[in-house]
Amino acid sequence: MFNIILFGPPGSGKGTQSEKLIAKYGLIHLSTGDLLRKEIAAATPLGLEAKSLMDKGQLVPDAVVVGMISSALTANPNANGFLFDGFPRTQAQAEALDKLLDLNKTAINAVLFLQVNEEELIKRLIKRAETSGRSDDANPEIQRKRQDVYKKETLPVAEYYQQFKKVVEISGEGSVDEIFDRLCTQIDSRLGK
Ligand code: B4P
Repeated sequence: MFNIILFGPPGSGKGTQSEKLIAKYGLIHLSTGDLLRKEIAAATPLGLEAKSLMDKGQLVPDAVVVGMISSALTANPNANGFLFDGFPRTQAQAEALDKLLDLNKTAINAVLFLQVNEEELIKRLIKRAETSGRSDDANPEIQRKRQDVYKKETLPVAEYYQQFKKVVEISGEGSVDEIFDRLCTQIDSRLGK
């Protein structure tokens, strides 16, 4: 099994690159953002709770997202591997993920960290707001809040994986295809290609 975390701030292109990576490498895509938006669309109690937090730019509780990931891992026992997109977003989530993978006798192979400057991130999210219909995109104040939450709560996840030498920093600036090529170079070298 080959498991990757695609890591980076909101708007760094995790969702965009994930689509291309799963198509090329046959991995199962686990995006907690997408899973939460499905719950919101289905108006489940979990979705309603998540929406009120996401609309404020805050994170959903760890237990909720860890539960969703745990179910997805159990539902895919024969996967080639998983691409985690937007998860883990806190150190507690990272520790929980390591335990879940360990129970399944597997581990994270690499954390691919997309680096994009903040001005470019805000520009991308303002543009995404024109078409995404996402209420958490619509307001520039919420976008800034999401960048702040990222720095305080999510950046420590990179430090957590750095201690295991799993983090690879990759420029997330340039065209989608250029960034995709950089990601593939790193993955291929780990797959021995
Ligand atoms: P997510 O759905 O994970 O989304 P994101 O971080 O906003 O965006 P991403 O990095 O995927 O960017 P994208 O490819 O779209 O999170 C949403 C919310 O859900 C969070 O704020 C939180 O509340 C909640 N949540 C999710 N997971 C959670 C967890 N584990 N724990 C707690 N809460 C959680 O790219 C952005 C835009 O840039 C797009 O419009 C794209 O077209 C454009 N773009 C991409 N690459 C580009 C490039 N190279 N050049 C120019 N534009 C580009």
